[in-house]
Amino acid sequence: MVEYHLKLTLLGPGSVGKTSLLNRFINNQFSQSYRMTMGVDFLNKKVKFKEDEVTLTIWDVGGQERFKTMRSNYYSGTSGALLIFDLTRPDTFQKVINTWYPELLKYCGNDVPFILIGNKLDLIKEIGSTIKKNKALEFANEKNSIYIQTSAKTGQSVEEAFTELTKKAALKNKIHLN
Ligand code: G3D
Ligand code: MG
Repeated sequence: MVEYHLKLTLLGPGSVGKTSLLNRFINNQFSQSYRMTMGVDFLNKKVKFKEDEVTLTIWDVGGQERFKTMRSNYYSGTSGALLIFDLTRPDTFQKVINTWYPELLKYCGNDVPFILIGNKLDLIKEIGSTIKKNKALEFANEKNSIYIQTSAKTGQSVEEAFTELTKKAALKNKIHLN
């Protein structure tokens, strides 16, 4: 068994569900009152593959989404990122495309692995938002990435999102997970 270490970061506008996704992934719970109080914080989780083990350090930007001065520290050493928007707020998709994605490339390089996340899937009642889904899929595919819809509330596809990102980040670091 080989042990690896990777840093992942959660990116996106305020209230899209970054902290909730992290809480779901790490503690398998969804709690309205769960909040990280520090400006920038991180949590660790070990993920086992068949033979190997990866320790993930996952950074959550907390309430500091607006403060650009904190960001270079936040991005430093990132092996992969979840770019998260809120499916119920189209403006958050635009912000991810226009602001967060370019910033990720600026700090982490043009070939940094990422996965595009549309969160709060549980709030989407109809399948009416297919246009946005197409746009999101198109953007992700164009950038050689994938698009996953999640719900931190129900847990739907949350583990998949982190696992897929871990695989992409490992590959980029020339780590061959077994
Ligand atoms: P952030 O860390 O990106 O700022 P939070 O976002 O994790 O703090 O979540 C912002 C709000 O959205 C919270 O509600 C949280 O409970 C809610 N939320 C996060 N993910 C989901 C989800 O998948 N489904 C639903 N229905 N709600 C979600 P409050 O009311 O506490 O502001
Ligand atoms: Mg938060």
